Amino acid sequence: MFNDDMILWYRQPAKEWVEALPIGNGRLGAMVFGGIQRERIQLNEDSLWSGKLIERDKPGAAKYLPAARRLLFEGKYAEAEKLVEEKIMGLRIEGGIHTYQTLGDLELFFEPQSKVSDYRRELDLDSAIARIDYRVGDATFTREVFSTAVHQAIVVRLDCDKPGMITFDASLSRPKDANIEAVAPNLIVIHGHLNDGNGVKFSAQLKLLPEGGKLMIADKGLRVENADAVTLLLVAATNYRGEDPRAVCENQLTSAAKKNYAELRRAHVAEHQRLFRRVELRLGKSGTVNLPTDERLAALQKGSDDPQLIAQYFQFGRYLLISSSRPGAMPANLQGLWADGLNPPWNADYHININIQMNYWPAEVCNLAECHEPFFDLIDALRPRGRITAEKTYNCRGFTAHHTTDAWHFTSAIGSPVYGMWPFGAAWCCQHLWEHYVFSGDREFLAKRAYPIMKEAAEFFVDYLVEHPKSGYLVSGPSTSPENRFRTTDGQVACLTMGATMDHQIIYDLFTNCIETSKILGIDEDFRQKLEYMLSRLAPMKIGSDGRLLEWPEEFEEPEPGHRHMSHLFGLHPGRQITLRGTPELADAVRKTIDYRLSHGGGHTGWSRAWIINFFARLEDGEQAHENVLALLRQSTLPNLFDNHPPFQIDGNFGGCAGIAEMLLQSYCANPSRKSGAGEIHFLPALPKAWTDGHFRGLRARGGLEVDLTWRDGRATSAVLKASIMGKHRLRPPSGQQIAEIRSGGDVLLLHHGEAETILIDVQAGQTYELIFR
Ligand code: FUC
Repeated sequence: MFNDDMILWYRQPAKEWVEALPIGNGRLGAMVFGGIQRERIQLNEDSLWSGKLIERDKPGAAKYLPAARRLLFEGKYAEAEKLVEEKIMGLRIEGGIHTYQTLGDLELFFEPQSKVSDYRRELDLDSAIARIDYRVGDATFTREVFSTAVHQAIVVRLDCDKPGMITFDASLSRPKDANIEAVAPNLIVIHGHLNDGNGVKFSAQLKLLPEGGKLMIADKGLRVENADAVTLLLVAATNYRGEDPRAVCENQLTSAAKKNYAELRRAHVAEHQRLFRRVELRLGKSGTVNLPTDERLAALQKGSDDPQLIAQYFQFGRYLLISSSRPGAMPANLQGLWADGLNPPWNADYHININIQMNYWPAEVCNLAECHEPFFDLIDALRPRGRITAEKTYNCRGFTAHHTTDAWHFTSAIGSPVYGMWPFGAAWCCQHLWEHYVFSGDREFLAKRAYPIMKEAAEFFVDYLVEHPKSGYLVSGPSTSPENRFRTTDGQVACLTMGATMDHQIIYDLFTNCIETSKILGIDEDFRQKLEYMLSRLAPMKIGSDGRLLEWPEEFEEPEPGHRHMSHLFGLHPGRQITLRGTPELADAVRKTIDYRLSHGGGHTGWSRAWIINFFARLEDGEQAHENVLALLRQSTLPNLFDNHPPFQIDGNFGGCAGIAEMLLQSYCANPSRKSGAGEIHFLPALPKAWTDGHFRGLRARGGLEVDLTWRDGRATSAVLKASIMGKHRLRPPSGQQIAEIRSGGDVLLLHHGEAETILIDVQAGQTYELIFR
């Protein structure tokens, strides 16, 4: 059955925002509280941003770069940092000025009820509908709320199995900058201009469509008395996309109001399921499955295991991506789409030094490639400002961006060097363009959309890298290894170096992806040769005296050995420079690095924990990956399954979802430089003992494949590969197993592959391949 355990549910309304249930259509989101007497539906529109684009690059910064580099080469770290702080860092703006904000609240006030029973509040991930049911006497009330991508509206339906029972007041409110008016007995209109004019103009409209009963304007807004049922339609827009928000709202409302509730609901569910139902996951049965979600989570936190809740958490990640990042919408921000108040943490912006990338780790493997698109739009939109920053701050060509950006697409190095002096944000983002190609094999996307951006990001580093005066290697800098510090032997505590490990790993990734693109498309040979030459001169990674991978070019003492960022492990994940079989010494050093970080309190934020799951999955350590999945749920997960980074940050949800997929299926892209040209697909690379029996359907592997797989007693039994493009793949069975048979279209392609570790297979577009393991 598909919708096995797909429902988050509770026996009480949400008291706190982090207990409410999220719905969204990529653009319009809401948190549904489910109160009996007062329903609060907190609203968001993804472009509701205050602030604007302003000049933030420090004038004349580039001329101080050589001096900062010289100081770093001479080991004068603290002095270099001071110089960078004073002369290079651009303008940081206090939180709450350029920020994502709430659209406001839709509230429904019901008559006081004395005898309420059988209360239930739920979110069905499979239909993307939040629902509240309760009984008063012999009447059953139901409330459904969803945000439809088809009709671009939030729809609320109030119903009762007895006629004439629905009476309530409805209001719209916003803490600031809003004019609100009930303009007709069935219509509330709200409009405003954020931060007294420093931000977007916005509009929202609420229409009430009662069946039976009476409708009137009332003190709080509108009032409905004794209706049989009521449909509420809420639309909203801003001028961020260059449109008149009122006109957009009017059009949306008119078109949504032409449909009845059943039609709106049907279209919404079908559209959601088109994406959501592509993947199925079962990890085994749990004893706590009949408990409400908060009680199940509490049981898990007390030490029980709950593989079904883990599978649900995985699907919740997919649900959140569908709900917060649809084509044409803004990308998922630090809180996805959902943020309360006027001043969310870090402005709920787009941090590009791990957070937004982590948001999109599940996109391809979890079969939601189109949800990746808003991120590509953001990367593209960084180019105009990124060129200016490259030139003004570094005197370089190409484009660059630093640790964070926002709806206004600033790219400058801002604030303090420990987080801000890091021109690798855009380069890391570019990995996603490449991955989208690698998963799909879409050459047109690679040629027209991805490569021009990747190339421009690479051009920056062609100019930026400098020769180390002693070693002669090319090195990056001045830059921080996000957002960590070191202590030198002479007691300086600093953060900037020349040649931080992560910098070079990101450059390796970007250059390699550009080189491979040039080969695939047969273009840009000169540029490719230049990148190949520069890569051959890039300072290599180093292993320290205790066997750990060095984070900086020298072996410094670490004041915070359990730091949440593990930047220098980028090469293992999400990069592909370090692999268990390709670079065993480095993989071993990475392992020691993770163990050390964890033994010093690492992984204390949800996103950090989620990254560790992915690391252990790549290291093929299923037990440790599983321990960290449990830790993510036990230590960093809120009652509504949101990732806890007080109050909430969505990256941990997405990183956890991707990590679970990475434990079950891994793939490496075909490498045109390798003779066979084959990529590798590894089945169940990190299956923990706790997931004894299970099944997945619809995960994607690089090279245009969809994979289904079943396992029993910890051993794979069968798999199905569906190829969307032709290609060669190296298939790696789970450790200790072999592939006994491959069949396609009634033909046996292989019978028992002997002792070879992997087998090579040619696949044809549109063909299905059935594998039997032994
Ligand atoms: C980085 C992280 C923090 C937080 C913030 C949004 O600065 O170090 O933990 O996730 O981004």
